[in-house]
Amino acid sequence: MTKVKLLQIGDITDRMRDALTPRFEIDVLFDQDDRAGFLRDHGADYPAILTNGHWGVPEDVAAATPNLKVVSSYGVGYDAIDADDYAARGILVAHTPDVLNDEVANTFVMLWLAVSRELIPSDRHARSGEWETGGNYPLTRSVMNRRVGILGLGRIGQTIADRCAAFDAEIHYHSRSPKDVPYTYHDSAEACAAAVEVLVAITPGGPSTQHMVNADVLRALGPDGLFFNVARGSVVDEEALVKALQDGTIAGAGLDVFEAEPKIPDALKDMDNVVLTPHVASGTHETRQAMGDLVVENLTQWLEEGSVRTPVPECRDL
Ligand code: NAP
Ligand code: 8YV
Repeated sequence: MTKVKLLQIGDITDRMRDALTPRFEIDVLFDQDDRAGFLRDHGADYPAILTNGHWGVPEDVAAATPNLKVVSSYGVGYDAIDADDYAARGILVAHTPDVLNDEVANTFVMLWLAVSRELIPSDRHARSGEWETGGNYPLTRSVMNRRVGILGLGRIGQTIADRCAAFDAEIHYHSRSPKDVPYTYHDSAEACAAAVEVLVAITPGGPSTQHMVNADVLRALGPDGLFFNVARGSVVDEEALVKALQDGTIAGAGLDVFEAEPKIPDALKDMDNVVLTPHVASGTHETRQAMGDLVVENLTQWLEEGSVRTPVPECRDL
């Protein structure tokens, strides 16, 4: 059987490679010493691309792959892929929705508890011997009975709301349109921030949400407010966030994503009221396996039936 050529952008797991190699001939973009020459000479050979939410399909790759038919992305967010353009050209784009809802919501809860209960400084107090010499660690703030604002009440946002029920939270949210849910809707991020004590961003990235959380939103959240970002770095004006944390405009933050990943502003690394994770919200063996299996399923279904199981909304009618 002739194998179909597949261009791989970014890392994949051994399990994904093992599942794909019987039917696909996989070439790895980042293994090419001369990327421009490789794309020029071989770009037209690829009907299929496997990528992830971080790399998407870079412009040079998009321009060099005129015979592309399908893009399968390892992640739910696809802001790094021009899905409108691909849909208009009849090219299928697939992603991995739903299978990571629990993990990303759990990551928010982990960050929230860590910031609110001061887990990192408290751990340091215990390890350093300061407990013996300096006495008890100061009291911290409870996560119980808080007003929590969710920016983007989609699949993951709803799962976050479900988790918050365990902490007897009152849920507020902002998205472009109200949903049929028993929570309080706000027609702007600023109004949502003003109504809550804990604000979490879980919208898609891209132009429509660029710097949705800006200095005004942080000011509205207020000096006791905590901000969390498990969405995309682009959703937040990072400079404004650093300033708001430095001058006490807000009380603390938990951040999994950043504007210029993998770079994180040094100022954030120095703050005790901030907990940082390196874009690992979906990063467990179990969830990444489910995501990988779905990536493989999308490519295999495309090969066998010309369709994908989980297309992005722009490609649902193809
Ligand atoms: P989803 O189901 O499509 O939900 C997105 C929500 O955002 C919807 O409620 C949508 O409602 C709202 N929204 C979209 N554009 C908006 C805008 N311009 N202004 C306000 N609200 C907007 O997506 P999901 O599966 O929950 O995933 C959400 C995002 O999480 C992904 O796109 C990805 O960027 C991020 N994510 C991050 C990680 C990580 O590792 N940190 C992991 C997974 C996902 P309306 O359409 O009504 O506005
Ligand atoms: C992945 C993500 O880590 O699903 C997403 O949108 O951001 C994460 O689950 C990412 O796609 C891998 O680069």
